[in-house]
Amino acid sequence: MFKKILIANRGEIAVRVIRACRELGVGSVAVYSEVDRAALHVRKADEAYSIGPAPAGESYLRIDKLLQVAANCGADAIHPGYGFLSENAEFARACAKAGIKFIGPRAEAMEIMGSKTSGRRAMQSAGIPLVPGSTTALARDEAVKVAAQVGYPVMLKAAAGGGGKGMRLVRTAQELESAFDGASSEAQRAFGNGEVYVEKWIENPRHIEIQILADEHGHCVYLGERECSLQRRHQKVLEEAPSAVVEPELRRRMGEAAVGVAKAAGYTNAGTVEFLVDRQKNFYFLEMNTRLQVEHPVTELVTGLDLVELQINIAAGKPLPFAQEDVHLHGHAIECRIYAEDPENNFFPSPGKITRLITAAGPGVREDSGVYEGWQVPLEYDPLLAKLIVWARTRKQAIARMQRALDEYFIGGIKTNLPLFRKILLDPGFCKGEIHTGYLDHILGQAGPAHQEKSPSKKAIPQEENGENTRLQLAAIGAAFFAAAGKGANTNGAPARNGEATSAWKTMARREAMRD
Ligand code: MV4
Repeated sequence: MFKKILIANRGEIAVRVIRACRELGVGSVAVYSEVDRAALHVRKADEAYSIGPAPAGESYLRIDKLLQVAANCGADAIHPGYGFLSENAEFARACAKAGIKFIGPRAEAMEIMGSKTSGRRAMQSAGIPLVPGSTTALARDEAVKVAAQVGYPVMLKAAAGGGGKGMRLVRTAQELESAFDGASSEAQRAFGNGEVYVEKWIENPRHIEIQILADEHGHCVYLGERECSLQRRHQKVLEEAPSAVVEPELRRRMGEAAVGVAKAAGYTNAGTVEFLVDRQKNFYFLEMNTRLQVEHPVTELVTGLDLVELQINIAAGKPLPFAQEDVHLHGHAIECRIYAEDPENNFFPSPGKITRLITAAGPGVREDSGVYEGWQVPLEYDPLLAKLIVWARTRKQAIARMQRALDEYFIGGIKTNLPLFRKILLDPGFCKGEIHTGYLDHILGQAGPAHQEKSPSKKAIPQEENGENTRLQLAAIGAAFFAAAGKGANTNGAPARNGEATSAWKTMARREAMRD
């Protein structure tokens, strides 16, 4: 086993990895930029070293500095977390060259998946279902031909793409040429690679991904799916496991396809295979994420496994300690990603000092956080503050539990997207599991931005949702109460969050009225 693991990351995921190290009896080493000197991951690690100025390009992305720290402190492995260098093949190679184990797949496996066209070619030859389209980058006139073959509408996608950049929906042949140029130049700007290919457009698909684990001895298992369809501008907001639409037979077929993907790429360690699932429940390989993902906790809660511990053991050369038939899913898990962003201002990042932090706890509640009360959230990085995750026996109970946990949760001093979750969890379509990749925009559009939400009336809330109605009112009372109480402590000049109720007096009166 490793003696010491350097965590080349920050925030909640660095804390998550430190926890796994502690349980394994492995030393943990944090690194931090100038603005992260007092960050939670620095406080929790056994050792911590400064790696430079706030911009990630001068700190968390500096391969040379990270390897220098590892050498100086005697770390024998590096966990990259997610984001930053986690899917950087050059980093994986540099670690191997320095004799430090990279906790993740080999550089070659990353490279296959780094290009969408090469990923599609590898999957096609392994017999994995793909969205119909091309498996090579195309010239503009070739794109016109392929689009006519697969049939409109089509999507143009950047070969080097991700996160929706360089992607265009094209409904007719007339639009294709200018869309091609737009996608290509956007891809060139974003990735330094203007290659574009064509896929058939799938209308309102679900985004469902399969977690896999592969050891270095040829064993590979799938750990069920995560439903990740609730996204806003290609940023996931809420994830759950299992998916409301995946039956055991579909899970087995998608799981076996995902294992096929991993084997075709010579993949080792933890990975995720993303699929689009259409309304007829056909599934199509989209891409593979060669890292531990933000939403891994929902898989941990339904499988009872510790994915970070397993990653570390796999990297240390141990065989998987169980086989596919030993993997059983139990209950339902939901994760809410709590971001420092302002739902009243188009989800603009809202960094600043956290003046109050009251977290949720109790049965079935887990919180993976990277922050603490009194800490200044820097503006240089991803605004993810914490993940609130719940487990319960059924989806319905998990929704009720998440509503309860959200009612308990309070962050003061900065704006967060917490009001958005209260809205999602009350949405009748969401509660029925009827979601797709356009559904969150639908929720946001239909009722207007969160700040326009008035105290709930019988008219706005369907009859069968009256139980939830009470919950929303309780949440409003909590929010108003703390907003009023926290005003004096609000040091950054931002108005306290009280958008869900008009005044503390009014909600106190409502609380009186609700007493039985
Ligand atoms: C698609 C699609 C429909 N048809 N491909 C968006 C980001 C990229 N990773 C893949 N994306 C999509 N590809 C075809 N052929 C719809 C999307 C898409 C989407 C996918 C997953 C999660 C959220 C999404 C939101 C909008 C569009």
